[in-house]
Amino acid sequence: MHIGIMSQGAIASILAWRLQKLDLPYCVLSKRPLHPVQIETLEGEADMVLPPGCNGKIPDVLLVPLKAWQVMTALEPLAAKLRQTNTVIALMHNGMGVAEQVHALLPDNPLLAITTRCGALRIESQRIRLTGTGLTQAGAVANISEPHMAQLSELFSRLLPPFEWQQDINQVLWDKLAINAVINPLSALYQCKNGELLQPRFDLLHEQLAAEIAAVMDTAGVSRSAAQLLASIRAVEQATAQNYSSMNRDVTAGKPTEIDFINGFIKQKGAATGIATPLNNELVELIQDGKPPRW
Ligand code: KPL
Repeated sequence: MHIGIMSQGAIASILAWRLQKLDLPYCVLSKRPLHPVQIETLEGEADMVLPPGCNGKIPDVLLVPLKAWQVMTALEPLAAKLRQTNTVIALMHNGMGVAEQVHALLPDNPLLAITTRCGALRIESQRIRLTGTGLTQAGAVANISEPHMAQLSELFSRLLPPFEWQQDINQVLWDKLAINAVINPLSALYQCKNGELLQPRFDLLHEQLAAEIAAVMDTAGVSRSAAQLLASIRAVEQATAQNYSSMNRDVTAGKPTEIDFINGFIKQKGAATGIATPLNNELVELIQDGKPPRW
């Protein structure tokens, strides 16, 4: 099984490093010239990755660890070639809504969604720090056969352990979306670390957001109480207290954010099902317009 990785981003570089260590055949697809990357491990050791380019070769499994807003732009130029193959497309990003677009672009390719607690940070242009490891979950979006499932489970158990195959990845993605929809925009607007959101002054915002998200999730067939969502959000704030969220980093760096695929997705689902989501809508606007919060 030949594996391709799209880009040389932080998580993409961790994947390349792991594949190199496992001695599995892989290559990197990138519009930019490839460069060596130094990986700093959790133990503080340094290791080098020298990724091979794909040079036009289409891999059997294509890992897509890109930001939600980058995925379609990266896949569109490859679509004609990919349609002629049975390449498995593995999406790895925050937010929801992209998988449907990818499925429309590549209706016959096997498609899966992955979510991982493995974290990485670019500290210099060619230095990536592994900031944490944790559970990785994947599940079928479309066209995943039983043999695919067995092969992919084996691959991910080696690549990103601990790993679980999920029969219903949609539920896992909604649960992750709820966490991102609170932590990411609030930590970006208040320019704070995740743990600072545990302060009582943010309690009401948490409660209102959890109530809106639980109501929208219910219409998507994922039944969670606002209290259940709050408990999982609080647990992530505790566990990642010293970290800055990805949206905080994007806003600080003046880069585009994933807001349209996080709170924007909730806003869109709410509008389609008649559920009011005023606070989610306001967060989308504030992040898009770069405005300070009024609360
Ligand atoms: O996924 C994350 C992100 O920053 O995007 C969380 C879970 C909020 C951790 O920071």
